[in-house]
Amino acid sequence: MQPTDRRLANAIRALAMDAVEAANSGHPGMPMGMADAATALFTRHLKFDAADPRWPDRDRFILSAGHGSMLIYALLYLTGYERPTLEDIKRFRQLGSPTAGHPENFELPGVEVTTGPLGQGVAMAVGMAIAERHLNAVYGDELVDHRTFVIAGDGCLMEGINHEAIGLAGNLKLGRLIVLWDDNKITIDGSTDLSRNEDVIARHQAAQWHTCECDGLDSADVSRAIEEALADPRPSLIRCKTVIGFGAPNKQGTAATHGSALGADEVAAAKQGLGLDSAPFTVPDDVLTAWRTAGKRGAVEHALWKERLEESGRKVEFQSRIEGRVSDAWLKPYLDKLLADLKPVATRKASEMALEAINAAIPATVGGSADLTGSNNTKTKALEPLTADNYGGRYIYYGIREFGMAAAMNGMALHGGVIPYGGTFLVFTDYARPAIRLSALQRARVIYVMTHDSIGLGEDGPTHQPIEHLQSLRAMPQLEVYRPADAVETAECWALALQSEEPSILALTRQNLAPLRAEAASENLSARGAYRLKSAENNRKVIILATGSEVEIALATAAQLEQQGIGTDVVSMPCTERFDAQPLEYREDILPDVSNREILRVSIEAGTTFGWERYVGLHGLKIGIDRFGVSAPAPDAYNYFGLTPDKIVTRITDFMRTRGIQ
Ligand SMILES: Cc1ncc(C[n+]2csc(CCOP(=O)(O)OP(=O)(O)O)c2C)c(N)n1
Ligand SMILES: [Mg+2]
Repeated sequence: MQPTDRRLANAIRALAMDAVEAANSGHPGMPMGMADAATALFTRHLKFDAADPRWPDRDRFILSAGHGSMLIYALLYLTGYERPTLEDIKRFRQLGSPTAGHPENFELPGVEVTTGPLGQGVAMAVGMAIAERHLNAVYGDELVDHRTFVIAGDGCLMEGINHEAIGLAGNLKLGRLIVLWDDNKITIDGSTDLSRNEDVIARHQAAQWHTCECDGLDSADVSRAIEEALADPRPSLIRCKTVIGFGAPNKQGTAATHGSALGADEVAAAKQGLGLDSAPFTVPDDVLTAWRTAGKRGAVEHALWKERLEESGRKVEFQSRIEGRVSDAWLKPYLDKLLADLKPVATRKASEMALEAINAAIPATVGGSADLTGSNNTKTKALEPLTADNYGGRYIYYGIREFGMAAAMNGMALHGGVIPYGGTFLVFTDYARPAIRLSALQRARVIYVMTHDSIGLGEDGPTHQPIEHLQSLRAMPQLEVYRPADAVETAECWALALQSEEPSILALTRQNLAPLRAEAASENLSARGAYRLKSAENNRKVIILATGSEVEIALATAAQLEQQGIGTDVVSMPCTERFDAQPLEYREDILPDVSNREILRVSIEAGTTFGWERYVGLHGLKIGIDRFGVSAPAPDAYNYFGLTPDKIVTRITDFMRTRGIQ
């Protein structure tokens, strides 16, 4: 006899209670409250095949309320994914176990995105839904025809990013996005009444979403609501009325179940009330069998899809697109053309020029900007807008939603088949930062086109002039920060970002920069992260390290020093992370390990000097800006902060004198 849905759901409840109990850490309340809704979704609606978590046309499931990680771990185990195993679940939250505190896409193939920072799951789901519609427009229903389901909590809907995400989804009419809201009226501090009185449903309706309600503890009613959502052409919010910690007789409905083990007595009482075996980590055979059958529901559809792929005549192309392989064959012809006609350009313009070649050569790119298209230079001529009427377009007008844009790009990148890039001003990486961090943690190939990268943006002044941004972004693991110095480096950095398995930030200027690299190089010099652009002509006494717009200043400074007989190397350092990854011999060649009395190292970057001692040493000279900027035309601002060759030469020679360097 087929076990009831409630019995299937209770298996989730039991595993959640047992795992949290064993770890004495974790969040049982959310999985227990949403177990029935998840059972409805996974046994009847979600298209997936547990045997192949990477089937490209699977529905995407995102647990935005990532603290309820035991919900997804239980679902993956019960439906028969290879991992997590029951042993993995017994080691919930322990070192080396894939059942991490919050779900991590890099640990388990069944986990589509990393969640835990509330609100970002929903926003990434918007990106997944965009990628699905876009690829559907490219490949048709035969190959791309899936949905994106989300489970979100009160917190996910309270976070500010929710507003950005649902606005984007509503405007793009992402009807295949369905969010199940765990409306349990509880957050950590207690009742949601403490902090919220808005009408969440009306807010979604105002953003042009379809909404409906159900009893989240009745799987049949949840299915009814999901059917209604599936039938509606708009994105859907399903309000699932639930009870947090459902089944725990003394604690359910209270914040006490949110984030700690229930305790042995409460677990025993809950199991008794739910009709469960009291032994930990046991799933009755009939229940496990029913779950495993649910895990194979999609197998036939999967097989039919594979047949369609074989017959499509596009198999190789489709697979390479999904796997995200890109060629940099565009680079050399582009550089040849560029070198034939060198002129001063801002690196934001140089980025646009490179993108003309990239977008023509790589159909997977999808560009966009947070309402700064004309400033970020992110839209190339042939790109059509991606809109509700034309999902085949490759340019997204994200609106003034930097965080929403960044999170959506994470979802697009992790969906696969799309390489998203998007722009705003570098200073507003702060608005996008939590999603940039998730790009890095998740190793999502997102390319951030961040223009107006210093005081060189001029008159907009200190609110718009980045100071601490470059260094703070460089401090983030698994993120490559590029600050190219001219059009050639800009193209090289674009090529590296496209080839990377990690997210990249391109920090680009507003102001024009002179061409510095006039000769074709035999390799991508930016790939080393830093390279000697000019060698000392006199006896080497100074090595100047500079990035981006300051490399030009460094060269002019070096020329003056050489006139005084002071041999000076200029090292262009477009990417510190890449330089750090070079072999020691290379790093020592660029920055020889000699006393600072023999060779002075100088850094020049129009931003904080914090951290540059890493390369110039404690006795080096760091030239930068350790305060907020000024509202003034760019040349005046540079002059004001002493960032001119004349002033820097004086600083360097004074410094050498006081340090006794001859
Ligand atoms: C951005 C962010 N802020 C704070 C937290 C810490 N946190 C985790 S869960 C939670 C409460 C969430 O409430 P709700 O979504 O209603 O979850 P429930 O208690 O119902 O499981 C908070 C504040 C977080 N994970 N992410
Ligand atoms: Mg809640």
